[in-house]
Amino acid sequence: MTIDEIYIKRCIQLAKNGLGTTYPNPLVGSVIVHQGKIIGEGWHYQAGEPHAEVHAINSVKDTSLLIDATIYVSLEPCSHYGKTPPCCDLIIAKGIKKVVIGTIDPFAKVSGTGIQRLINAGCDVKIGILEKECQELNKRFLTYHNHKRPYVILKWAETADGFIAPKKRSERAPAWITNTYSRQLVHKWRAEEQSILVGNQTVIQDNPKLTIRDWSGIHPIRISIDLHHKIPKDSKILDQQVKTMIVTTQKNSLINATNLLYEFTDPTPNIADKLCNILHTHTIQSILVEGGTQTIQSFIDLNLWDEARVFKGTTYFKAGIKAPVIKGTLISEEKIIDDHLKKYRND
Ligand code: AOF
Ligand code: ZN
Repeated sequence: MTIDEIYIKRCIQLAKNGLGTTYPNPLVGSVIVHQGKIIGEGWHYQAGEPHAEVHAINSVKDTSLLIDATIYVSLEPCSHYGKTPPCCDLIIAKGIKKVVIGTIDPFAKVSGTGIQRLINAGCDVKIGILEKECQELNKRFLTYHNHKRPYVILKWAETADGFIAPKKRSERAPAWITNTYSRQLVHKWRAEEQSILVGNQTVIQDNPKLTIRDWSGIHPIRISIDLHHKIPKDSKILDQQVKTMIVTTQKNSLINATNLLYEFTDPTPNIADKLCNILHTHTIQSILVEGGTQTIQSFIDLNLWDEARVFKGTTYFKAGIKAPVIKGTLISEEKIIDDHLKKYRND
């Protein structure tokens, strides 16, 4: 690993502190180095708050060192006035002459212009250090800007014999497939994504709350597809406690309820692509699809998914609803006590 890569790696590490809180902004980390020593660090916490470079610069005690320092940043410094002023201008104003960048910002208002402005001001700019890792860090932000849809993560748990639910389901005594640790991990995942989706059958049969309970963080926006108002009005996802979006075809009486947003679409057999368009207009950059099989399969069938996280439990249902079928590249395998978690990437 080169020295530049080591510092960009540190930027990535810092940036990850913002996972789940920066939406719709990206995860960004920054490090300032003077004569081989880190003199400042920062990361972006939340949209509307200062950017990573601002925090890093503000953390430097002896600002006279800045003119001989190098600033490392995992994403191209911004050049526009958004909720905050341009980071490029601050870097230039502080007299920092060396800038090392992980990857280019895909956001149209910035993309390349930040780099150009730094070069025009006479900065020595290096681009593309640990580029793949920096892109992986912002896979949600990049998918949103480059493909005009949210990053789609499919998640399900299946029994040892390949079922995701038994024949007869009961809300009072849910048939658990996974163990406590796997379930807690799912709550951590919920805290990392901007939205969470289940089909109306899952709402009707399981009545899930879809909030974060075994972890801390911002609740993802709950989404369900309910084309013909089959979801009972007393369902937990309609409790108005958390922002919730229902995609439907007809107006109904709950239309003005707090935290409840209705989006309308034409009825088609598979609306996964329409849903992605709706989410794009709402600046929703990621979605965790938690079931059931039909809903997950609708994304697989349209090849509209990026990652799948599949738990294989140790129980047997012998009959019930079959798990989705997926073809993807296995990226990791993990044992969580007795459960087996496999992660796939679509490429
Ligand atoms: C950076 N450093 O830490 C972040 C950047 O509305 P604003 O002012 O917060 O600007 C948001 C945009 O700025 C966002 O879409 C992305 O292009 C860039 N984010 N840039 O130099 C940062 N978070
Ligand atoms: Zn900025």
